[in-house]
Amino acid sequence: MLKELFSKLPRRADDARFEIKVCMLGARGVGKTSVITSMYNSQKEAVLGTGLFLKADDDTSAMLNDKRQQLEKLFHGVHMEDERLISSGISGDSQETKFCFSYGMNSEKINIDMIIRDYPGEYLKSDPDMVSDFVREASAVLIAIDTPFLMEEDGKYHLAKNRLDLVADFLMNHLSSDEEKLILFVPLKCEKYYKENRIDEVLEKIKKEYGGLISYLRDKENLHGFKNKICCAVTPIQTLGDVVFDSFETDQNGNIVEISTPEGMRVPAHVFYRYARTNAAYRPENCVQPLYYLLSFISKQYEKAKQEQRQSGLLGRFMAALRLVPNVDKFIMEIDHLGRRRLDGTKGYKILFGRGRI
Ligand SMILES: Nc1nc2c(ncn2[C@@H]2O[C@H](COP(=O)(O)OP(=O)(O)O)[C@@H](O)[C@H]2O)c(=O)[nH]1
Ligand SMILES: [Mg+2]
Repeated sequence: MLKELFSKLPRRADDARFEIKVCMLGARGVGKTSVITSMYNSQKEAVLGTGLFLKADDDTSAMLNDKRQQLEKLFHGVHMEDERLISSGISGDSQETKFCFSYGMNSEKINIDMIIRDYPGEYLKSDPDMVSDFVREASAVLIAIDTPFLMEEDGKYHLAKNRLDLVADFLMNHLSSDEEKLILFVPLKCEKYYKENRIDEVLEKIKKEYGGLISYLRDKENLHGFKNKICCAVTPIQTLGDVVFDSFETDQNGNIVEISTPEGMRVPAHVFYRYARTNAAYRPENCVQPLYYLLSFISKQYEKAKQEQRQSGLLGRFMAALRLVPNVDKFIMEIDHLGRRRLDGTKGYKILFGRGRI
């Protein structure tokens, strides 16, 4: 109660901080919260040895700890290679969630805040204005994709699960030219395709399935007003590591057992995954890559804004906000170092357009 009261008090002016906003779009149950959990866990390790720290606020910590325990539970006990585990075709929640993090340098106080909001696909239809307000202010939009639904059965269930129609419609109607934007396609649960050396197929399939949206963004990027405002990349992730997609549940005739989503679309009732090895463990891989992309994007934006300021003598919006950050040049340098760890042109990672600005 007291905490609630305090959080409503306006921050003092000298408390004002630079905020990076990130919007995560994706249908219910694709694994948005799980991936943010794995991202945070890996990021904590990733900043070791650098001058930076990342911390989550109390509510975010509690949420992520909960989720982490849930994910680790999948690996409790003794599991044999190829043993199967099952998950519902439409698990997950349909709540929007807000995660608050802060970045800082060890020697300084906190420098910037990072707010990640995840919005289930349904919100794009029921409350587009709310999402749109946040997207307008966001530096990055992450489009979370359940990869087995994209890849298996010739992509038969992709539309029903990933609702690319809603995501594409929304972005086509709500992108404003006010802010520069990093748009990342983030295929999740890619373990199977890495292990089978098929990650490039995933990349090709994304380019094909999201081709309409990608060319719309690319065209827009070339339009007056938008010029050099949008960059776009594909950053695949393995949320769990030692668990791979196995199959969709079938009946005794070998037909996939389907159920209806609340929107009346047919999806598999259950999905089987299996452990990739005996003594499988929670070993997320590359989850922190989208963050590296974001940091690299921010540091490039900073360099550009600085140059513009030098040329015009005017303080742009970006620089005005960053002015609040103590020791900003050193901080950006640290961020840039981390950003350089991003993968590019390998393991299914690909900048689709905007190279040089990410
Ligand atoms: N097998 C497997 N299950 C996952 C993975 N990521 C998430 N899940 C499970 O999928 C369910 C929904 O995940 P959640 O992160 O809550 O989805 P959200 O609704 O998009 O936030 C949870 O039960 C997770 O345990 C993954 O990479 N592999
Ligand atoms: Mg969630």
